[in-house]
Amino acid sequence: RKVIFSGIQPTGVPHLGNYLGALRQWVKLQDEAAPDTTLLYSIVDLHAITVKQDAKQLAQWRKEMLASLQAVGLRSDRSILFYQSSVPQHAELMWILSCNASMGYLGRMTQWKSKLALPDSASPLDSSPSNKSALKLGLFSYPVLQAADILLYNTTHVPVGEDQAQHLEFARELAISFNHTHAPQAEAPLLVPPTTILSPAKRVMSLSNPAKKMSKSDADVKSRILISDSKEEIRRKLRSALTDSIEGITYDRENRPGVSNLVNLIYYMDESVGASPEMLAQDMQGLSMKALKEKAVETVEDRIRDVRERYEYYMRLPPSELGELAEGGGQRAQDIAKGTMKRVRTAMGMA
Ligand code: AQP
Repeated sequence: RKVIFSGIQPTGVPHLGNYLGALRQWVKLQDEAAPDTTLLYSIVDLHAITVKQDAKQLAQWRKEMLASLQAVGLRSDRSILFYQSSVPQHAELMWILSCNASMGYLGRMTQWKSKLALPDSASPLDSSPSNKSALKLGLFSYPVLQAADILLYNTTHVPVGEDQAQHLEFARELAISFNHTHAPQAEAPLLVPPTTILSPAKRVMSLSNPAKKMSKSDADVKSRILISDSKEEIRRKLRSALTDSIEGITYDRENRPGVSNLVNLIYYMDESVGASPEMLAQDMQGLSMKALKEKAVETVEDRIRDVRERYEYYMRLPPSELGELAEGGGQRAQDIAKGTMKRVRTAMGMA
């Protein structure tokens, strides 16, 4: 039986990177799932606090994310939608897994380095003062919590964007080594090693700096298009997107990252436009940069309009109605999580 789990941090309204890299795939999996497939999609607020958050802002973002998940087409009668912090077993399993997770492996992960703007070669034990005080334990062990999220539900498949592939490999290996240590004779694995499903639009890049991925926490709001943006906002952001002064349109991610990102956006927002981003670029080779951007505006607006309208609808609902929905999801998630924790505790001699 398939169990699909994925999460998103409540750190702002989702952008087109989140949408193409994750959310759209989540909806597709939901709509095509066999009746006995379980789907869980979590608003991972415990992950969000691995960097400093303002309490009022976080409360608002949690609500906006719940509205966003429904706006993109997730249905609470089919998928379990819930706040991670409403299921205490995430933190419990994380602690147990922490006792098996290697510092050396975690030290090689790139996410804590990119959040602190450190080079890829940085080590958690570097003695530079800024590094030592900025690196919090929670941020460093983020992948262990993510592994707990996944393993708690006997997840078989995890749909994510490419930036998360490294964490998924970590979760897989942690499950295998945990099983080896604590249940070597078991017929069925104690913790199920998950399979990663990478979305076809693996990495959507920032509009203002196409060397970086599009991100909710980028200080430059023009670097990302939100699923709630009006057509005017979409146009303003795309017009100011960084491209180059080479004539004509070609697809060359290395030498023309800005242009290729726009071609990708058009292609992945509406795959009916061509067979591949390369082919689409060929069809558009005679366009000016201005015309390419305008085509991107129209395509994005076309695909995002309904999502934006639904988002506005859910944000207008009384907070209690949205809240009830997440509570129901939290209960259903806990029922599954309790079963896993019972097995884990028994295997470890703590039942
Ligand atoms: N630029 C991206 N392209 C493709 N996929 C992306 N994802 C994020 N950015 C891109 C995918 O979105 C899902 C949820 O991500 P997240 O909120 O848990 O954290 P993140 O990956 O760190 O995303 P952000 O937008 O950059 O958030 P902040 O700024 O808060 O860290 C994941 O499946 C991710 O792959």
